[in-house]
Amino acid sequence: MMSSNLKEVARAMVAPDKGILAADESSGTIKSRFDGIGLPSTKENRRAYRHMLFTTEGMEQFISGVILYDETLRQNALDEAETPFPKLLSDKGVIPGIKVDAGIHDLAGFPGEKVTEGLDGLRERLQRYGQLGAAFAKWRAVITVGRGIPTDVCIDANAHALARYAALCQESGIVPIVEPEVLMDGDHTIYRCDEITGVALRRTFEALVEHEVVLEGIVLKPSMVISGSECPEQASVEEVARRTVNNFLRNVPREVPGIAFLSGGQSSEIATAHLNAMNALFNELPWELSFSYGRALQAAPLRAWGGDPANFESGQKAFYHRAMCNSAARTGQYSADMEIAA
Ligand code: 5MM
Repeated sequence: MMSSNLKEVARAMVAPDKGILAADESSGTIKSRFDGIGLPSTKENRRAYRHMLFTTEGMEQFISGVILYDETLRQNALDEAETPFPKLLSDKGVIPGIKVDAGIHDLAGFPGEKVTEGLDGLRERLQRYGQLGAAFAKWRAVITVGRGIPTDVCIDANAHALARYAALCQESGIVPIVEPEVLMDGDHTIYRCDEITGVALRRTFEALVEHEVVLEGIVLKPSMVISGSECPEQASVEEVARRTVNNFLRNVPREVPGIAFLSGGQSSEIATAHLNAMNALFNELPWELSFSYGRALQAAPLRAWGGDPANFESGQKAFYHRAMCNSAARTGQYSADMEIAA
């Protein structure tokens, strides 16, 4: 039986006008982000960067929750009191969450395909994360599109892992973010992405139901239905919005409180425009349509900050601006003028 608290937290994560900041870069990923600004990926630099983001004044108007990495969940802010990051966020009304998967690995026997690992010992880790203040968790499954792939085996293996993870989270009183990402890498068309997204969503929800996961107590974090990044024919913003929402109307049960999209390598502005178009074109949807962006929220502030304490405020200003634009996109109120004015 699920505590009503899970439903409340899930609804709060997709509250109107708000979305989630994905700041759960693992060590390898944050290193490559810092490489881009020429900053060594030390523990203190990672702390300073997360401190800059999380202490942005007013970001709580637009950000409902933040996904943290294990190291960050245990780190303190750079204030005098050395406030633990989860407390700093909760004190602002922002829900702290934690990435619990152990990353993607080659799927044995299926070249080019991946499966996410991390189920061993997860029950114990979830209990500890709950004590440290995490109210929700995240697990990312990756589906690669290519010649002859994805296979049903890959889709099923990932759906099964997502369902086992989600059931363990709910058992521990933690809301699972269920993230089946169809990668946009490749030259596939939007039609192929549409087809694969449909299969991945159907298999994921079948597995969730088989594992008795209560759908009112999850948040879905999918990719959009979009042309492959190398596809010569790139679909328009409106086509992405229409195909994405229509696909989800066919495949996502109405019990799910909200869909918080990942940005998946889209530029910050395009990711915002896509979300905006979905919310502008469709009314009366069964679920909230929100964001849980990593790169699309962080690329601008990371560039503006550049690892230099002198740019602290510029970094915060850039983060505030992207969060505000995506908040506007939650109701279809975003416009390109908001970028020019920045
Ligand atoms: C913030 O990046 C997350 C962590 O990635 P790694 O485990 O590879 O270090 C990532 O899972 C992210 O939450 C999702 O991909 C969504 O982020 P984007 O940038 O696609 O919106």
